Amino acid sequence: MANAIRALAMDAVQKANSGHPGMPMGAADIATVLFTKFLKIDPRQPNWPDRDRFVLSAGHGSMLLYAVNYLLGYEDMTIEQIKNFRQLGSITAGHPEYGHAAGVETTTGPLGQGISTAVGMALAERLLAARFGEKIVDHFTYVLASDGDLMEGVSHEAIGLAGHLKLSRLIVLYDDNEITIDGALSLSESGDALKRFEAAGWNATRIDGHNPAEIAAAIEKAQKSDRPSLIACRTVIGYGAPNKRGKSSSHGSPLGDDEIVLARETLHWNAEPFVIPNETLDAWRIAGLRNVKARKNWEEQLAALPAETRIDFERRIAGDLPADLGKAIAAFKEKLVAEKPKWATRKSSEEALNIINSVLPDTIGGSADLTGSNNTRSKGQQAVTAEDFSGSFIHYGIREHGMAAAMNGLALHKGFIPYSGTFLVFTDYCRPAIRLSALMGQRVIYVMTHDSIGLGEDGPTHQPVEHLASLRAMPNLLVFRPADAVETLECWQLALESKDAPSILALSRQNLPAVRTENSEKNLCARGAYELVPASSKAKVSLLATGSEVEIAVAAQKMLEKEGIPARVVSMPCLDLFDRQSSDFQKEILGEDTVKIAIEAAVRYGWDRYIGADGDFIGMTGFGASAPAPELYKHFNITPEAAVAAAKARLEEKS
Ligand SMILES: Cc1ncc(C[n+]2csc(CCOP(=O)(O)OP(=O)(O)O)c2C)c(N)n1
Repeated sequence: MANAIRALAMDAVQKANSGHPGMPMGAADIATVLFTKFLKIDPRQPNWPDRDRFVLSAGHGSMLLYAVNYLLGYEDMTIEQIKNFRQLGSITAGHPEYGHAAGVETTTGPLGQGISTAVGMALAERLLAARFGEKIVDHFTYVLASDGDLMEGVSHEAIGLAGHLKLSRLIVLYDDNEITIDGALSLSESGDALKRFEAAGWNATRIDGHNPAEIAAAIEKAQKSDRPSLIACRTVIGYGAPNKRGKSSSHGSPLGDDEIVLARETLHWNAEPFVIPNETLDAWRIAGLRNVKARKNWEEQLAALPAETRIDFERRIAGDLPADLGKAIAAFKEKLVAEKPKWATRKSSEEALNIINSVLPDTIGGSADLTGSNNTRSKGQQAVTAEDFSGSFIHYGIREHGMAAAMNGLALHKGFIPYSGTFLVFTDYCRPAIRLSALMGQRVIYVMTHDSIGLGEDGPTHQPVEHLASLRAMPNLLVFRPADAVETLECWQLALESKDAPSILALSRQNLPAVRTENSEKNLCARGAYELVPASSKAKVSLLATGSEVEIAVAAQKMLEKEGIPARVVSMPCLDLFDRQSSDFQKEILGEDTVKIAIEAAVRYGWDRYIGADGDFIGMTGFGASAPAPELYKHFNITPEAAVAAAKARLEEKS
């Protein structure tokens, strides 16, 4: 049965003339034992909520997963798909991509991400079990990881978190083949992986990864453990290829026709390429049917739940929001408009969360050790511990990257809307995982506070300047930068409603005045930008601003009007959403025939498309500095006076 995986992998890679045969051939025995004896999945119901999750962290070995899914009988994974490995339009992408093929639980390829995402899945399992009981939620998360996965720094964060939370249903099978691309692992590694995991609170053991009995015994033991488990499976990369086995040459290129002929002889595999002998295919297909009964039993358990609980479970798995959320948000908006609080937007976010978390049980909050700064913990929110998963706040520790990856896992598992915080400048530390949130279209909400030089004294190491631009450049990521409490609430609502895209909420450390002083039932942030302050007559100047600089735009508008220059203010909380609007809408909002002055305490990159040829930009041109925020705004010339001067100079040039 394992040779069926090997044959499909070497033949598909050969046909595609690209790919990675070594890993699937080496790990075929591990996968065969896992998928035919342990993994609780039903290929005919690939989204069964209580299925075990399998994460191929070594995503370059994608053919292993495609081969297994074909062999098990996933309907979409036909032999034609296997033959079209790595071709445009096929579901068999170079690296496994979430949403392409059933049974692919997460996108992998960037090493370290899979194992770290799996930590979030295993966490989700415990959290959901604490809410709905183990009759409904009771599954394992298995990972197949490579040397590269364990060498990547993010794995350190992930295993630390998993060990701390005692995620005992997380089982990592480590393809311990001692080979990477450059050659022997010993070229660059002399650490002891097992000791590292043990030190993080895991069980760790080493077995022969080609011995089915040892593999099965190790998994059985791991299933009973009270901690997460690492099973280092000593394997030979490219197992079966007589000249390339054990060598990095089998890692990432086709074996070649001659070597494949020899591998067929070595493995006693006589079938033609892409043909699996009936006997072997039948054995796999029967294994694929193993859990039909368990799945049906589970459906009965679900049906037996009180109707309200069942409906809530189904809603959460579907990712829908409860009906009363919109009402709660609308009522709070009215209150904010009336009270006009002068809060930092991070505080506004906390207040929004107090409302949201009281009506939305799906949220799982957190912070990378900046809870009091990020304001991500709402009233009464209990911390999750290894002993008690009923809480909804995670102390991720100083593990931004691991946190972001875990949030992907929480979202992918389904049942939760993860949000968590750090400083905006440290989105750099999360970026590979943010990119995967965006690529996979996952509703992960990044609460990123201290969003500019406005954070003040901590200085340029902590002051983001290029981050907004670089995050806005990422496809399918919504970057929100609200200006006051009402906008913050509206942006939170949009982030929650954005089922297929992650969001960044860039929030201020410093207090900001209320700029939205009239109630609007409509979410004015929904189209990305809107006219906040109209001109007294036909506008000559449009002041475009985001977040904390909207206040500056409002002051500049008043000054211009006083001087007889009709000016308007446009608040632009989400450029990504604004860019999706019709060009007529964009022109109208930006103000045709006006001089456009954009104000943002960040770099100009990306703003010229709104400013046009005769406008100007007030913002940063380099790194910030350490000083109180008001002084920094003056020092870097991000002031109403500077905006007025720029507007007047540009108007003069025009006339
Ligand atoms: C973050 C990241 N860096 C680099 C790569 C490119 N890459 C793919 S596999 C690999 C290492 C291969 O070694 P190992 O993880 O042991 O896999 P094996 O050779 O056993 O297949 C590298 C560097 C990657 N996929 N992700």
